[in-house]
Amino acid sequence: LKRVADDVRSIPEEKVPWFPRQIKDLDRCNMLITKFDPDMDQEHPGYSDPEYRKRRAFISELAFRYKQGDPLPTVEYTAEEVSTWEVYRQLRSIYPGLACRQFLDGLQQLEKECGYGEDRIPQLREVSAFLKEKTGFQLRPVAGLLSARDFLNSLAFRVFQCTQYIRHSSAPMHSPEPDCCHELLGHIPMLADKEFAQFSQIGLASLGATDEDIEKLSTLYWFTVEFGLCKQNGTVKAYGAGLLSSYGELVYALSNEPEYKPFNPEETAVQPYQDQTYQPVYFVSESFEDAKIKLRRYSAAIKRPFAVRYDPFTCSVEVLDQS
Ligand code: HBI
Ligand code: FE
Repeated sequence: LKRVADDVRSIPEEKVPWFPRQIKDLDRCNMLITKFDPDMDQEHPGYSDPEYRKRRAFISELAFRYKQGDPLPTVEYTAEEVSTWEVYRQLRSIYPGLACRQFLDGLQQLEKECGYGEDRIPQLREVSAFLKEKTGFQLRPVAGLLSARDFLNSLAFRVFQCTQYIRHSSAPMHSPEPDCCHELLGHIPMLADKEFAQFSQIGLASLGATDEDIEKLSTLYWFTVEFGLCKQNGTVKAYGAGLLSSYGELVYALSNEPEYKPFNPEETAVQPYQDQTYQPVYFVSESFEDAKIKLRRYSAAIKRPFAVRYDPFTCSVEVLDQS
């Protein structure tokens, strides 16, 4: 392996998509997918609620203005928003039997050290400080669903792009787009686990990857980080954030009704999926560690004309010539 100059053009011949080299480059990883947002999607429960859309525009603005290194914005949630957060209580009651051990550990710590509870919506600032100490992850605010490339690229830097608004009060049990219930309840407890944080390897594999590989990595992310199941002490538990933030789908996913397949990255990466309703199929890993090892092996096999290495001291990626 030999070092090459700090410029994508030095990667021979190949056209490599732009990718962030330093953590501050994440300011440019902000391409939103608007298909589910309340201004564009007529099916969105907030579409015909001008107050809700105004509120969303206000919170979006905080994310648009954010630059890497700024203190995370604080939102004063309204009484209505806090009452939507009550999904916490319902979900909390079924976690002990259905969620994996790492999730339960993380949530317990968040309750003890980070003010998690049903009475208030945690602030990104305190959650980010908590994660930083546990696994080196930090949050940055984002206004909605990000492109898969930008989202995955951010993970390479152990940055989780996190929405700060809450779903519409008329549909507390379901949101077509990510919201703070999904992030704070589904993702954050898992990101407090060191082994799980290493899933962010998937982020390093996404840097400069072809569109085709981004699609595969995104599908893998979908069936693991979002909807993954794993065996623990002889029973199947949920670790996917999409499950852990949806009462209905969490129960359904572990009901024996859907189809289950063993997790195998090559097969999982090309499984078609949909984002409108419950998944027809879930992938089950033998263990948490097994999923991590398989995913790492898969990522390492992705062909790129260069290799990347993350330097945690400078929060930047080194690009290494592969030849
Ligand atoms: N954007 N804000 C946000 N939150 C996510 O969880 C998210 C995303 N964009 C894409 C994505 N997740 C994944 O489903 C994969 O496509 C990477
Ligand atoms: Fe998610």
